[in-house]
Formats: sequence, structure tokens, C-alpha cells
Amino acid sequence: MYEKNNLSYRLYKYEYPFQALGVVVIPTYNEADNILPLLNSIRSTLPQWCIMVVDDQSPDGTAERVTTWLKEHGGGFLVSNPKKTSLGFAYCCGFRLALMEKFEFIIQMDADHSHRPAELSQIVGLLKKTDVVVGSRYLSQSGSENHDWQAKLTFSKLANRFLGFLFGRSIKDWTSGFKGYSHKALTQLMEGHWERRTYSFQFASLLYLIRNGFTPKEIPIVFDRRLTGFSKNSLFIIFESLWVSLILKFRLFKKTSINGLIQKRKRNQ
Ligand SMILES: Nc1nc2c(ncn2[C@@H]2O[C@H](COP(=O)(O)OP(=O)(O)OP(=O)(O)O)[C@@H](O)[C@H]2O)c(=O)[nH]1
Ligand SMILES: [Mg+2]
Repeated sequence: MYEKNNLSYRLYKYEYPFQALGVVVIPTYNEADNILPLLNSIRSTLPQWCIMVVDDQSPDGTAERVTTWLKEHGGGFLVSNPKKTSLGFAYCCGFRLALMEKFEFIIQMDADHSHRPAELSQIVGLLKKTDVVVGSRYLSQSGSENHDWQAKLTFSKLANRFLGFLFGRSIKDWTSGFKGYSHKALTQLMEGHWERRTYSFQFASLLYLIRNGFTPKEIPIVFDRRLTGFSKNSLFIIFESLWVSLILKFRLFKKTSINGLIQKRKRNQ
């Protein structure tokens, strides 16, 4: 275990007795009751992978639980930010470190059990053939097991319809938080500045990759309700996402449509 302090966050690294094929990056804020079962499931699904948790001083003791788990099991990192930041900032910390550690494959997923560790293997399989993989809630084979939380799903569907209207239906799930990247794609992504982004990081990052020559491949996932704890979404985050989507539409994509870019690439393949 060592500590780095030069990038304003602390990194705790726990050595692994295996040659890691990749890393799963998980941002956490107050996910104490979710995190340990998640870490166990990921380790049993992908025993040769590292896990990196990026925590923002969660007051419920998430980081302490992660530390205990990592001391016992090894094979992972805890990135501890000095204060509550944003989703974009947390991902940037994790992704930049993953690149520095030279992981070939990097997957992002939520800590709240809405993404199933059992589906990681599919993402990994596809990542070996393509640079960007999106776990999608809106393909015909996608599913949701907890039908009682329709309001959340409806809101998410509306957000995706709106983004589909702005940027095209080539991507069905613009706001998925379950995604995989090759080292090459993530290196490109980290040339952007995402530190101030909240939820908008999820679609802005996809748009950025598409503009820079990558064609994300979607695979169906089952999306579950968070196991325990509370959503970090807020009105501010919704407005920030709306604002960012409009700016991107009118500033960056005035001339070229995303659908157009993707169709052209498919024709040239
Ligand atoms: N480090 C860090 N993690 C965050 C932050 N905001 C959200 N997260 C984590 O990012 C993941 C996604 O956040 P959620 O609150 O689940 O967002 P959501 O999936 O849209 O909402 P629900 O599933 O309805 O709760 C979770 O693992 C959160 O703990 C943040 O500011 N910093
Ligand atoms: Mg969630």
C-alpha cells in the first residue's frame, strides 16, 4: 500500500497476486451498505481484474469499508477525494489513474447494484473486439426486474428520448453508467475536460468519443433498482445536464449529425 498526494487526492493501492487484465472503476458517495457485496460479486465474476473505488469522503464510512476489504483481498485501489466533488471529477480521477497504471481495459459501473456484476463478462468479451461498449437499458433484449420503480425509469426514458432527439437514435442509452473502454479510447476521452460535469458526463463523454472516431457498441443489460441508500441526483444535476446537452447540440454539432457520422463509418467499413 502506498499513498500519493500530488494530485490533491489520496491513492491507496493494494497489491494483487495476479496479472490484472483490467480495472472496474466505481464512484461512491454514501454507498456503505452496497459496496461490500458489490466488491465480492465483482471479484468472483472477474477474479483477474482490479477494482478501483473513488470516494468523496462519504460520511457513512464507505471508504473505511472499502479499505478493510482491500486489506483482506488485495487487488485494488481506493481513491479518496478531499471533499464531495462531482460524478465527472470522480470518474476523471479514477480513469487518469487507470491509464497511469496501464490497464488495457477499463469498465465503469455504479455502486448501488443497479448494474449486475454477472454482466461484466459480456462487456469484457466485447471490449476485446471494440473500443467502447455501452451497457444499454433500451435495446429490445434489455430488461428491468423491479417494475415498481416506474417513475425513475420513465424519467430516464424521457431523458434518453430528448437526447435521441438532439443527437440521434444511433445510441439508444445515452445516459448509461455501465460502460467499458479500451486503453486507447480512454486515453482519447481523458483529453477532454470533464471535472466539472455531473450526470452530463455520461452522454457528453459518448459524444466526445464519437466525434473523435470511435463507434460505441451497445449491449443489452438488466437494470435494477438501487439496493439501499439514496440517489445523488438533484434538480441542479438535471438542469446542468439539460444545459450541457443544448450547448453541445448548438455549439459542437451544428453541422454534423451524430447519426450521419455513425452511418458514414458503417458504410466505409
Ligand atoms: N465519488 C462520487 N461518486 C458519486 C457522486 N455522485 C454520485 N456518485 C456515485 O455514482 C453512482 C451513480 O449515482 P446514483 O446516485 O446511483 O445515480 P443514479 O443511478 O442516476 O440514481 P439512482 O440509481 O436512482 O440512485 C453511485 O455509485 C454513486 O454513489 C459524486 O459526486 N462523487
Ligand atoms: Mg444508481
